[in-house]
Amino acid sequence: MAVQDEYILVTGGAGYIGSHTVIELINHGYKVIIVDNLCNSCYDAVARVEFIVRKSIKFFKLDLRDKEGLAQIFDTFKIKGVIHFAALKAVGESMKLPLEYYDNNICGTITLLNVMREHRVKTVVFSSSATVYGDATRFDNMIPIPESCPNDPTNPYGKTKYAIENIIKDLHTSDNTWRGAILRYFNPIGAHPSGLLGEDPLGIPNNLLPFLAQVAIGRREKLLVFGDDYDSHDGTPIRDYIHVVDLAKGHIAALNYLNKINNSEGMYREWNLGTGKGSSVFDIYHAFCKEVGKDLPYEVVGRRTGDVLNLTASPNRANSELKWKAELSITDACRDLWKWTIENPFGFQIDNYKWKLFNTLGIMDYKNRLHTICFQDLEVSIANYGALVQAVRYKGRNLVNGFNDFSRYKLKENPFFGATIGRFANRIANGQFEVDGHLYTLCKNENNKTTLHGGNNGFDKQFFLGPIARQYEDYNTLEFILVDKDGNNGFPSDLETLVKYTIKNNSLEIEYKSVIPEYSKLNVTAVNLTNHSYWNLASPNKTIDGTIIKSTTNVYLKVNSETSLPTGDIVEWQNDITKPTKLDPNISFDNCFIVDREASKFCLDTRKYSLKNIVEVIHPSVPVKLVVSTTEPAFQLYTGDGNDICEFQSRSGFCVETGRFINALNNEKWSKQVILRKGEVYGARSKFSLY
Ligand code: UPG
Repeated sequence: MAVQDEYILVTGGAGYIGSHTVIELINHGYKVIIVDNLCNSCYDAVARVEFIVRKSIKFFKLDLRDKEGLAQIFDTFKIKGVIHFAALKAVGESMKLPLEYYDNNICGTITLLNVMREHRVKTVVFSSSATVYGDATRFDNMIPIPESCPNDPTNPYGKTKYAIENIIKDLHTSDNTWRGAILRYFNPIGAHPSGLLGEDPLGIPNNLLPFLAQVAIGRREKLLVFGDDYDSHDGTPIRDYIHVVDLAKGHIAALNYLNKINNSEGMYREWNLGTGKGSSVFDIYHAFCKEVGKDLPYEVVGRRTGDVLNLTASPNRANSELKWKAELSITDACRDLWKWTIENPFGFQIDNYKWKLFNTLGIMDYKNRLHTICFQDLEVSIANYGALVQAVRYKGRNLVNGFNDFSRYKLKENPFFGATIGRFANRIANGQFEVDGHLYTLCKNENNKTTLHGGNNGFDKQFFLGPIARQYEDYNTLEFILVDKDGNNGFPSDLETLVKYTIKNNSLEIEYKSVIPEYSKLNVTAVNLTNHSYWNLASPNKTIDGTIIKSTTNVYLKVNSETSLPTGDIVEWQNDITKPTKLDPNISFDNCFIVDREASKFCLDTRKYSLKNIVEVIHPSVPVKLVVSTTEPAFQLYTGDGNDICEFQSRSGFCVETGRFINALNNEKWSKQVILRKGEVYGARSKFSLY
């Protein structure tokens, strides 16, 4: 099997250190499989990792003690090595629940190592802790702590780490082809600089900085400083705080080191991962207050049982052997933690947001999920598949066509229900376009002549990454991202597209932003994005007839009746649709109306324009009004004639597909609406407001 098909299995990859390590692994070219039982973490962290690295990651919700499930993963994928984080990790809890800790941490590891041995995978990087040293100040000369410091863990958690180190050591002694790296972490702090990923402790945080962050954001009243009568410069205990991104990079260094060890020799070795620099509780307190911009309340209370004066690493062994060194400062960590905290005050938890797997029965595929977000009277469900709008419930009533059974979205006759349409919405004449003297040939998916809605594998048929769900005072957002590969459907250049849904004041706003990423070999492409929701205010799976539509424009792109492609003329619609028009079976639309004739005025990124109302819709039988507004120069009005799928028949919904002019890329006057070059941004906004 080719090297690119080999994976690193990361147990506990949804957790705080695991998720940051997965990012570094992917940044260093590794392919990753995550196994996590999510008992103390959530899949949202994985979704955010995918968003950050712009790649999909294989994920299995599995407890390591499930030997059969684990073996199945090893049977299916070629695993090259394992980074083993999965463990229960709260010191205090471990004193109350020793059996649970021994069972989860040790039995889980034994099962993992057994499965590894059975599959001849003998490379393991183990997530250990400085806690194995116990109180190093019991010796006179052990600060900073070297790896040779005798071990003496003082609590069940620490004892499980110590036991697992020894299990791996004994395994190597019994069979020297094993390669084991033991990484003893000091105090990990900080968050990912993107602000998308950080520590999200359940309940009351035990650790200093997560607690302090919750004080800063108003979730806790004050910090309790556990003792200021230690023999340190300010009386508080000293720890070696290390930025989680530095710590994550230590795993790559260890893995690379193991990979260089000859298979027949094997090895077992411990490395401290710390900075070598000690900071007191007050040092950290002041550094964090500086980032927050104010002094945070605190109170000095008695010492915490089990705390010791000083735990500072000697990182010399890792520095010299692994060629790894912590590079980020306490200030960096405090800045990143504060960004994470203000942007995610409740961690991964968002009010009014939930998701579920959106698979066909029996399949557990996390990339296929359905996200529901609500605000006031509006609740919207959006899938990763096509970032499609599956439902828009206003005051409890659904107003768009959508399926509850995911497999129906895959049916050939699905008329793009709710989907994001890209890379190029609407038609492209002859499935080709020319730019900078180069002719690009695209997938002709309409009668073998025309490209429609981006081709056979358009955005509507791809899984978007994310979403990032965010909660603001008076609105909520969901952001999805898609990387459409160079050459997909024949389009040149890689293309990154962000689709952001905002739910505010009973409206759904959709924002698109596309760029050609730096790494793309080619520098130019064509983009036109829209949403293909079918609306029906009265009865989503019956007819739209009786619906009354009124537009603010009455001009449209004249098309050749055979090809459905524009002739270039902008002409008046035969009946005045700026007056209320009642839909009936004789009134069909599949036409591109023009919001503004002056095509030259419109640039690639229309997001800066103010939203213009384009269509108002009512139905006499329901007290709902839909108003569509957009920054875009045109919209396709479509009455869904001839669509017939499952419970939905012809004319069961109408579409207002905002976007650029049809076939704009093949028209000299219009092409600058849609030709995107590296360094430029394509952008658009459209809003569906309900009253
Ligand atoms: N501290 C406070 N108030 C708090 C929390 C902590 O004063 O609310 C102090 C605590 O007394 C200590 C310092 O802050 O002096 C750091 O405490 P904490 O963040 O809880 O870390 P440690 O107790 O050093 O333990 C961490 C991990 C543990 C790991 C160890 C390795 O929790 O799992 O083994 O670091 O050094």
